[in-house]
Amino acid sequence: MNNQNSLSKQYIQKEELYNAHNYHPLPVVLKKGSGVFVWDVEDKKYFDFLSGYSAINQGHCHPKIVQAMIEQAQILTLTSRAFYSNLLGEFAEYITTYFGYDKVLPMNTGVEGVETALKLARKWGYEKKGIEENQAQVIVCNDNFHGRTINVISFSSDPTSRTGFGPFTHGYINIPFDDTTALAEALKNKNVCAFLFEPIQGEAGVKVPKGGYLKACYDMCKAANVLFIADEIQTGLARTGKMLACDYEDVKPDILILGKALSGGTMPISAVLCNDEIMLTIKPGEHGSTYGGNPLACKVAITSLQVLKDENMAENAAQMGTYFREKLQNINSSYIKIVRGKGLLNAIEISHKNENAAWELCIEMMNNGLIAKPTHGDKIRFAPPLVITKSQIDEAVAIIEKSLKVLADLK
Ligand code: IF1
Repeated sequence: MNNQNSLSKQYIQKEELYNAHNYHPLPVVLKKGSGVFVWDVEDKKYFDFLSGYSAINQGHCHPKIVQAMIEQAQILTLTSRAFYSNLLGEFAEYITTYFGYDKVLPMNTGVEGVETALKLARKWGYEKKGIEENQAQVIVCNDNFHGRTINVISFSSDPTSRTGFGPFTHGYINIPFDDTTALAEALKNKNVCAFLFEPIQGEAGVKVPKGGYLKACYDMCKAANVLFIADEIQTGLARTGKMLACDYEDVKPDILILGKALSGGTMPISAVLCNDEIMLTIKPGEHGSTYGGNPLACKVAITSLQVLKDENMAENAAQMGTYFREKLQNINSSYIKIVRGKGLLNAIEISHKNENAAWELCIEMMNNGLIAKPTHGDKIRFAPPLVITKSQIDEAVAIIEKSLKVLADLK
């Protein structure tokens, strides 16, 4: 049974009619999720190999996270920061102890976390580094993805993210990712206050930098008195087989940005962590948000972080990721050009003369019970929830292998 079924079609048509066309979704209409599985409106079951873009690391509707949400939702959901709450201090102590920082600034979406980190870095640059007002520069990497606000797309190198949204903001220096020579050159600029990077570039197609890249960048930033800002919104929270992708090289970001799985896929929660010298440059009334640090988010985030550790999700992601990549590499297919990733953040590059091959493969995998989505044309990201088991990996790889056959008939 494919998804041209009339029931799915009705849902798709309604969404097309009344919702913005800012995405091109796979033609599957989901109504339920549990663990690594989702079900569509025809009750067909699928492996979810996108995990809400790595927001659902703990698995769909994790019972402990949902229970915490239900309980708190019946007590107090929002106070605004105009008043104190009984949970913000508890959350702030929990997360700063968890990651080893003095303070946290809670926000909602990931891009709000990135914007907050950039404001902190600039403020620190003016007040602590002595950069002339309005002259601060932030070094960023080509092929980055840090969100979709006008300021953040101002330093995107992706035309799809930028075209038609100008004029753009200033103060950014773009360099190639995974290029320490380019970073060394950019750091000569005394107005640079920070280097913002993704430890692995997710949207760019899971680009893993050369070993030692993060440590080399960290050392150069330290030497240049430049803040090292890690956007771990997608790579963090056990996704790559360590609690943070930066842990692979034992580098501790000056500013750490988290989001997505900080709520286990239940609601938007993001957080920016850093020490007092940076955090206290923002004074009362200079930054905030209506929902930032709300009691419901505090409770959900504590539980989401707790289950990552209690259920050893980083270790499982490391083991299952290695196993998954080995099995993918053992598929004898000329269509799989490259398999790459760390932990359970992986991607394949498809080699086929038809430019829609990755999409057609995703359609066929969907028909066979696994949903994933192409990124930038020829790459398919595979990022299941971190609770996946060995036998489920076996089943999923069998679906991928079976689906590859569709490319043989594709002209
Ligand atoms: C979309 C993917 C894109 C992120 C990193 C910040 C943000 C994201 C490293 C902003 C968000 C999402 C956004 C979503 C698709 C997805 C994504 F890489 F995860 F696949 F776009 F690149 N830093 N990534 O990955 O967080 O404001 O969305 O909470 O916009 O299409 P947000």
